[in-house]
Amino acid sequence: MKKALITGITGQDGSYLAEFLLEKGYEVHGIKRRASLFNTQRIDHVYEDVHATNKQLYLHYGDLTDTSNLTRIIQEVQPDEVYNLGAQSHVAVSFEAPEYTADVDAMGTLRLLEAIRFLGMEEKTRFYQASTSELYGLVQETPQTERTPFHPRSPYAVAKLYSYWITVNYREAYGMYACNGILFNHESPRRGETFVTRKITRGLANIALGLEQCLYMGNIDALRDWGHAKDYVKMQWLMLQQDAPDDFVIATGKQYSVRQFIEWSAAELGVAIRFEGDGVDEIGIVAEIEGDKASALSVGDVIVRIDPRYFRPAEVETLLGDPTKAKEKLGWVPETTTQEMCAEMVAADYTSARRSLLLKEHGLELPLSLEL
Ligand code: NDP
Ligand code: GDR
Repeated sequence: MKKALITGITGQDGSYLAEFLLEKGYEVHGIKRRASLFNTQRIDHVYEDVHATNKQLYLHYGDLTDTSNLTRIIQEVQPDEVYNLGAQSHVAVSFEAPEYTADVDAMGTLRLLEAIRFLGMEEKTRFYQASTSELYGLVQETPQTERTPFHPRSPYAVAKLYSYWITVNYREAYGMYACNGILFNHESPRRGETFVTRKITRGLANIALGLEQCLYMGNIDALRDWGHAKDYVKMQWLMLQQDAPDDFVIATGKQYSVRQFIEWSAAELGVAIRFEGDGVDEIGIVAEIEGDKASALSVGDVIVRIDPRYFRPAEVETLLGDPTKAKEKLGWVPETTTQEMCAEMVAADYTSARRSLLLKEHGLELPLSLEL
């Protein structure tokens, strides 16, 4: 039985990857952070009682800032594959916490690679680094390939640039099987609530049922290449199953605006919206209600407003990936279109909004977190 160690197992990708590897028969180990509240919601459905025998999934307390902890876990687990998905992954937050972001997203990667080397496991353990399309930042060519030059535009992206190169360096210097997956944005119903797609699907579902009044957005003209996280974790695994290590762009090859994602989401909810004005004054107005879903709205309600607090000090305006190398060498094509993924996310958030509404109607209202 192969053993895998996943940092960031409690996150969006970590949860899908854990499911995927468990189905493949792996013994899966994950690093979770100590938190004052439960933080394993995304993996609870695959987790077994700690007292069970023949377990396949094990969780270890740890942190990417803690060298001795990481070294001890790797020594104990003796993983065949390490997937480094753990990160302070929010670009806007990285401007507010740049040093912490560098410690986790850059130094964390070095700590893992050094632990593998220090323990003499360079030949045994394969390493996957969660690199990102944010490396391209101020893009030098479109679409972006494995050869497009990088120009990171945030403390997050600069930290990830270090991780990209230290992964390449350990491959070249020590012959380690170490790969970078340069993944473009990927989303799902498990996406964190503060990333733009989930903020939209969750916000509009709540608005449609009267649980919120208005969605406040930043730059809705940003263009992204959005895929489905469930499709993308397969690629992370495939990259570690090749004869030789390499770096791959993973993307759909299609690009849409945040504005388009809002329009799709509203349409899924039976709300046709019209955008009015430009930039900061831009607003979305409910022009028409279809079906019975958007029960709490009236024609003419303003449901989207632009709030400059969500603008970033330096923005990545456009990203579009060229996944040709992954298609040719890994035999991969994305299975879910962006619009299908949007519909899945809206459906999940609508179900959860209905649950909240039901509780509210029975006097069991839970506070909605609006700090997005
Ligand atoms: P999430 O934000 O959903 O998950 C991040 C994970 O990292 C969580 O499990 C989090 O733990 C953990 N983590 C955060 N800080 C630390 C720390 N100091 N020590 C240990 N673990 C920590 O991200 P995604 O699942 O979306 O992304 C996975 C990886 O892929 C990240 O590295 C991200 O930067 C990268 N990436 C993501 C893309 C995307 O579109 N999703 C695209 C390209 C790259 P906790 O649950 O406790 O917060
Ligand atoms: P990104 O994702 O920065 O691309 O990083 P995010 O969903 O946060 O933003 C995408 C684009 O939408 C614009 N935007 C807003 N973003 C947020 N979060 N909230 C808003 O209100 C809002 N309004 C407009 C942003 O300005 C941006 O242009 C994600 C993360 O998962 C990274 O970890 C990963 O590396 C990259 O994707 C690829």
